[in-house]
Amino acid sequence: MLQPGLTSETLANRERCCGNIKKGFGMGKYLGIDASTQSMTGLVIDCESGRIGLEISLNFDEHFAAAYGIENGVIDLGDGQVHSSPLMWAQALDLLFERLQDACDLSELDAVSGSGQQHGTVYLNDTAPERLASLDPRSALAGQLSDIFSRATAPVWMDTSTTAQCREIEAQIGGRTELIRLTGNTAFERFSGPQIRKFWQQDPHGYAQTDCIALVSSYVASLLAGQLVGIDAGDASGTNLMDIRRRCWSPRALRAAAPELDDKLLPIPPADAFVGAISPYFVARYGLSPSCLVAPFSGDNPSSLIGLGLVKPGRVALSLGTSDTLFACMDEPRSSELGEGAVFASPDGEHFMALICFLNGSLAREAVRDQYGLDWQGFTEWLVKTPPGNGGAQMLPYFSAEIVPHIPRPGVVRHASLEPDDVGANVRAVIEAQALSSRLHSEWMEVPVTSLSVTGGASANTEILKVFANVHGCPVHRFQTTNSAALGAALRARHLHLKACGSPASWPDVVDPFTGAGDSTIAPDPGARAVYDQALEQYRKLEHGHAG
Ligand code: XUL
Repeated sequence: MLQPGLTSETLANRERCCGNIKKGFGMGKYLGIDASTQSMTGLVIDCESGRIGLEISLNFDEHFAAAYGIENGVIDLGDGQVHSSPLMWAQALDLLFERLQDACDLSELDAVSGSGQQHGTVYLNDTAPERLASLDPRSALAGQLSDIFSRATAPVWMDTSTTAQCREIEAQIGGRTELIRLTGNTAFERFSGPQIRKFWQQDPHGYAQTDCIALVSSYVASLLAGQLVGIDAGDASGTNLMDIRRRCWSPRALRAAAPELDDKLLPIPPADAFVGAISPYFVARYGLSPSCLVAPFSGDNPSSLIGLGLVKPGRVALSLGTSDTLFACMDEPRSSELGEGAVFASPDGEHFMALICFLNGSLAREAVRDQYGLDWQGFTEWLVKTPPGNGGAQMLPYFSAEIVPHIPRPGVVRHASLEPDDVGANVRAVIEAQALSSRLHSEWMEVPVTSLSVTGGASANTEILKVFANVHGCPVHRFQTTNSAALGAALRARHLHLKACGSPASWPDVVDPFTGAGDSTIAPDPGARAVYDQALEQYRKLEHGHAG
């Protein structure tokens, strides 16, 4: 039986690609692991059958809330400080492998890669290398690793406590524009550089005891490889420390953040090479083959870029979730001077990604639905009944304070022609506002959007997707898996394995079979293009008027 959304053409494509590896180059099975904020996921792709063979997710709260004092995967320390436990991630890795071993034959894996929530920093002391190299497979990781940390907890991306350090780093480098030029990004509170600076300032002894600083991704890769693994460029670009064009640490940025940082960070590994073979611990304990290779792990968003098939400039993805997040593949590391997005290196080693987060996603859609006493069916019927462009009736949907554009306080704004009691016009206005805002605030990327892949809860609604297709004037593809970061990691393992076997394939050849559009593509209506070009200009003015 075909997976939903998998056409026979897609399957044939997969078979063409996969057959080559199968003949003589291993089993064609690859594992992607995603260590995210609330869970750890393992996803196996089977290139012989052309399917995602297995997806297993472990929720941290379910298993570890009591032992590690976490809620929603994190420890809230107050004053904007949000941490998590690296020891818990090690314990979760063991549990994930137990589950994977029960569900499949792990000896068939050719390679493993992975991703982690971005920006989180793990502080290791000088016992870590030896401990990782001599893990005893008869006992679990957590018991053997409890004293390798120079800081028991790891600040994660939700930590907002480093505003002072952000301003200090920008000042040391010579201003915000210079930091953007060098690293691709303005200083963000969650980024690792400001976080490391704060640790150095507040706990100089702990900082001195730190031999190596890892990110969540490189830490989990180190556990698998049984040796310290450097931070992948995709994730290193979320630190404010990497030279974005050269994809190596910037000595100036390191100096601006904290002393002796160049000694505490391993070199950024090449994107296109394995970092080593799997640790004997996983061979003996879970039956992996000693020839299974470990690829660099990246950040969850850069890995999702691959897992959503965005390996050519112009391919853009939109996740319609609690907040709406736009991902784009770019050929140059362009930045928003207004700090409207983050720029990361793509794990494909060539391209860059932009990430823009609009806070008022499902939040705003649900607020309108509830305000007019609708259910989703009723909401959708109003979308069908109202015309593209809404007769000029527009809304700025700031039901909550907005990230992009920066709106510090909630407050919905209605254009004069939008009557508050007109249900249909308000339904269409909120969706058109989201689509127009995503077009307007991605202009800085200078990427002509040729296709939009959509994922997330609201992507189930075809009428909403029609609005996005018409506003952007491009086809919208509905995407199937929600574990795009883990899928991207598995695809990366496959890409590297093909290369290592002397049979390199292009990135599109590797990703397309698993990320193809299937049969759920929504084409734009050419008649709506002019309407939305005009609507965009009106929306731009409305927004400027509000900001001004
Ligand atoms: C991106 C970011 C989050 C984390 C958590 O900059 O902070 O998306 O990667 O997943």
